[in-house]
Amino acid sequence: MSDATAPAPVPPKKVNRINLDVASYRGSKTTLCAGCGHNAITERIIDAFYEMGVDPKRVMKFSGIGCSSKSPAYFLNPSHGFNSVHGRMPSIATGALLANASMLGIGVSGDGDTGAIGIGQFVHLMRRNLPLIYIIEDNGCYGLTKGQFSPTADLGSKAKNGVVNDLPAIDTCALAIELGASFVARSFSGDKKQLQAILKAAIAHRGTCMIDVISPCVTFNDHEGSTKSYAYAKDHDDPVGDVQFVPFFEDISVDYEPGSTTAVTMHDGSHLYLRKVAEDYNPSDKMAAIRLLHESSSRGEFATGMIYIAPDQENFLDAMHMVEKPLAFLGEGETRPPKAVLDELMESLR
Ligand SMILES: Cc1ncc(C[n+]2csc(CCOP(=O)(O)OP(=O)(O)O)c2C)c(N)n1
Ligand code: SF4
Ligand SMILES: [Mg+2]
Repeated sequence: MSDATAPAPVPPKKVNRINLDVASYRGSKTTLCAGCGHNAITERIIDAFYEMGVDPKRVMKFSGIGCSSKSPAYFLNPSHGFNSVHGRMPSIATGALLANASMLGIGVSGDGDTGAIGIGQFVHLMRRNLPLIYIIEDNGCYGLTKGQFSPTADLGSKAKNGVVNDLPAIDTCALAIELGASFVARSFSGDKKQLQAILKAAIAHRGTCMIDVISPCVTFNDHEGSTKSYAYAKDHDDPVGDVQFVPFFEDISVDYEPGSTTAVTMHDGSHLYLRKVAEDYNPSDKMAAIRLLHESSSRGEFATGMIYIAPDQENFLDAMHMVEKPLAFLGEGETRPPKAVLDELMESLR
């Protein structure tokens, strides 16, 4: 006879390949507005790191200032975090990753934090190809300071108070490609499948992953006349093609037609399959990528998906011959040249 008073068995927790449940990848409760696109991006980051089985303690999170820059507090609680000064996240991330090249870096910025006060830092980050996932949560406005136009606001788009933007937008993807980033993508916070695949591929890449995510600000920039509202984004999303990511630890065979799909082997042995919408689109061709961005925006649309990828481009840490061991753990014997070498150097300066 069964005991009716016995408690029901607790189902086993679902865990990833390093035995962590998804709760280990969450952060504090969000303080952003309900419905803010930034919250949806946070959810995708949590899922991507969980599904890739990344140890959160191996991750360093960086940000500047803005609603978007508050986001790292809402994911990966066990990770290391640095909420820096407005627009200055790239130099903090560069220093931290140089000091410890064994860590995985993720930075979250805003379109204001990147495109206005931080544009100088952004430019140099892109040309260095530092291994960092750099996400712009792009709402076309300064959400934290009540919705002024940012440099990614489109020419002719309308603010909530009716003011029309009379300056052309900076296309952060075109700029990143031109400057040397080796992984450039654009997505929409409402496109769960596409954003998730892009983030997982970014975790597998060793180089700068610049991901611009259209992320509507429901409080200041979600009205008619805005080109960064939910309604506009849904109607004007122009996907370059399907993005499918197969991590190195999963043995999934993907059915694809070689002519219409580009297969990219990533640094860690993962695979990225990009099914093209435009027959002749080649995501490793810089000129084609920039042309695609221009053509899409001239139609009033925004191209999404994997815009450009160069999986084998040398990254900044390799170019600087950085060692995997954190600098703080190197002993004197590893950092100080032997006396004979110093003597020889001094002799050469005589
Ligand atoms: C040096 C400095 N200048 C200006 C500000 C004021 N400020 C705070 S956040 C912000 C812009 C934020 O916009 P964005 O980066 O797009 O983030 P969002 O809030 O839209 O997510 C500005 C101008 C500041 N905090 N520090
Ligand atoms: S003000 Fe805008 S950007 Fe900031 S949290 Fe609210 S909806 Fe998001
Ligand atoms: Mg913004």
